Parts: sequence; structure tokens; C-alpha cells
Amino acid sequence: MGGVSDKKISKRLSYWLRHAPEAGGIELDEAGWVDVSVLLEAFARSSTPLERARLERIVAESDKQRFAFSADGTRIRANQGHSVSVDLGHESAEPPAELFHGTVSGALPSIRQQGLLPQSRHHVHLSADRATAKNVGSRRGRPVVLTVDAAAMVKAGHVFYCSANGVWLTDAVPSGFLRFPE
Ligand code: HQG
Repeated sequence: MGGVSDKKISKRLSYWLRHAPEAGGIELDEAGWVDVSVLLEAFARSSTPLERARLERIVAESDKQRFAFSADGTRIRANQGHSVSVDLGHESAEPPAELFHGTVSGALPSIRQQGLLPQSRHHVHLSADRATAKNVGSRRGRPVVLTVDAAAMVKAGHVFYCSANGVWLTDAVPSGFLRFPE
């Protein structure tokens, strides 16, 4: 089979379904969905023909479950991480008492001042376990894991969502709810 790797397909899916649908000549609906047939046509146009079976396998094997099909299988969307405006229709949910955020030391002075901000995404992304947060941080360098007092945030009226792939999302984390490693 011709040379484009699953990883490259997955990156392009992320780019089109989270950030730049227009780059693929597709449109997402308000909840982030696009018809699978429209997506496959976009791949064909970009001279990377992609068969539905391969798409299904890439979605199923995605290490972070980045994408989901609609219940009837006709549409697909990214589970989280969008920079384009979409309403994923998350129900707010009660988080575990502590959540974790992986970052790097260079970001700490600013995080101490401003707390965690969503940057280019819609939400701050938090993990239920330290190991996952460490992996997230290590994308940028030597990871530093911050502990978030989610129970106190809930008491203070902050709202949390849990994405389909188990990432905890919230609008921002003021620094008073963060515990920094020594
Ligand atoms: C940092 C990947 C300075 C924050 C991962 C992070 C995750 C601040 C960066 C998911 C700050 C934002 C999300 C502040 C936050 N000052 N820096 N006030 N507040 N930061 O990529 O959490 O591959 O948008 O610490 O695995 O790193 O996309 O967020 O370093 O699950 O599926 O600003 O993205 O998954 O970076 O990662 P990101 P993230 P995918």
C-alpha cells in the first residue's frame, strides 16, 4: 500500500476535525461532526485516498481515543482539543477530588501568576492520574506535574466536563487551587 502512515492520517484528522476544517475543504456542524463520506472525499481530493475500513481502524487504535463515530456510524468528530468553535454537548460531571496537569518548568512562573489557562484550546485539560499528566507534560520537555484541588474548585462553583476519552476539562484553574511540586 502507498506510503502515508497511520500517524500522518491521524495528524491530518486532528488538524481538519479540530483546527482547520477549511484546509480539507470540509465543514463541521455546531457539534463538530462531519459526514464520514464527506471526510473520505476530502482525503481523496488531497491525493491520500482513505478507505472507510482503514479510517475505522485508525479511530479504534488511536492511543488517546481522539476521534469518535456517531452512534449510527455516518458521522465522525474529534473528542476534544478543538480550537474552532464547537459545542461538544458535554454534561458537566463531578470530578475526582484531585486531578493532575502535566506541564514544563518554563511555564511555571506564568502559571503561578495566572493559574492554568486554556491557551489555544477551549478548556484546560486535566488528567485523572499522575502518569497520564506526566506524559502530557513530556511532549514539551522534562515534565512537571501539578495537582489540582478539584474538590475545592467544585465547592467554589467551577464546572468540569469529562470528554469521551476520559480527559477532564474546565475553563481555567486559578493558581490557588494548584499544588506545585517542591
Ligand atoms: C501551558 C494532547 C503559561 C500548559 C495532550 C501546557 C493532552 C500555561 C500549554 C492535550 C498557562 C498548553 C492537552 C499559563 C497553561 N502560562 N503556560 N497561565 N496555562 N499553560 O497542548 O494540557 O495529542 O493546549 O501547561 O496529550 O499540554 O492533542 O494543552 O503546557 O491530552 O490529543 O500551556 O493535548 O492530546 O498546551 O495538552 P496544550 P496540554 P492530543
